[in-house]
Amino acid sequence: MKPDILVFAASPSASVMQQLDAHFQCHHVWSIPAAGQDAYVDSVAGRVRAIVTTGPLGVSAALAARLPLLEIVSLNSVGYDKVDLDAMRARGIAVTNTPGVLTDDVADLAVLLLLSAARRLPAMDRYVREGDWSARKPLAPSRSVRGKVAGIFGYGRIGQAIAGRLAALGMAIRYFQPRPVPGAAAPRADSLLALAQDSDYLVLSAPANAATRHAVNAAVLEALGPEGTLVNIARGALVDEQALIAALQARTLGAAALDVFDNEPEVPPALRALENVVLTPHIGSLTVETRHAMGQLAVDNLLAHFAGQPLLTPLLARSP
Ligand code: 8YV
Repeated sequence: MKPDILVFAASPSASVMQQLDAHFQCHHVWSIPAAGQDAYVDSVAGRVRAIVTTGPLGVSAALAARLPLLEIVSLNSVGYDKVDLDAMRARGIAVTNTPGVLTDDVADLAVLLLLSAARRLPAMDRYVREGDWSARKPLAPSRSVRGKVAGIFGYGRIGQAIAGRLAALGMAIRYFQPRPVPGAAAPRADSLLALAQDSDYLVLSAPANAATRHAVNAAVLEALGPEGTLVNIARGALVDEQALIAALQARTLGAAALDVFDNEPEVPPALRALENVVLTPHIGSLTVETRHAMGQLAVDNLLAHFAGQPLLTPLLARSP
């Protein structure tokens, strides 16, 4: 008999969805309107042995408690910020994620956002579309990134991939994270505040957790300054969004380029109204190739678990 699984997030890869349906008795929670999802989960809860979801959706202790047979959570994401790992550990539930396969696309988006902010791409696009060019309206030059300093907060796989790309653009790289990275070519700042002080561009690629929540606060934004730009491809929770809006409105911060927000998919109207921001809808990993690779890894972790094989990318191993 196929194991029953709850699927909270669909993959855009048809092959991934077919494999899930071929190997498991899938309960596709994502396909049910939000108001009916709880009742749907309750109707199958007693049989569910696995969950497929993402870090941003997460798995609470309360959800796990409703699933007495739960053995494994397979995340279709590298982030696991909203998964209650303590609750999973206490029950011996395995948790896997998808590190590595999304690094390049997420790093590419960070560069795209940084360059879009520096070269004011959205404003330039509007200038052409709205007829300002043919009306010969004045057009101010933007700033070159060459020779500027990029400060990277969170120097793991993705942070280092961003650094490599930005160094190739002629930028000087600094980083900060609590633990120094052995052998890193870039100098490590003493603190996030010191990093912001030294940087023209502050790029966030740290995980969201209790220690990083709202780490980018009013003081950090002020240190980045009126010529500074914040780039966030990590998690909205890293930034005090109200302080960010205030700094952008007052022009004590130059610009922001954001792929992630505190309360997605809601983006505060005050942020959407600003000229000095570039906004994208959490699309760092949203390419055909990467979403397929992520989904495949999520499926392969489930298959390994149910075949009694070692998990490919465990965050938490199963314990009896
Ligand atoms: C996506 C992400 O938001 O991997 C992550 O941590 O934030 C992204 O890749 C999403 O989780 C994909 O389903």
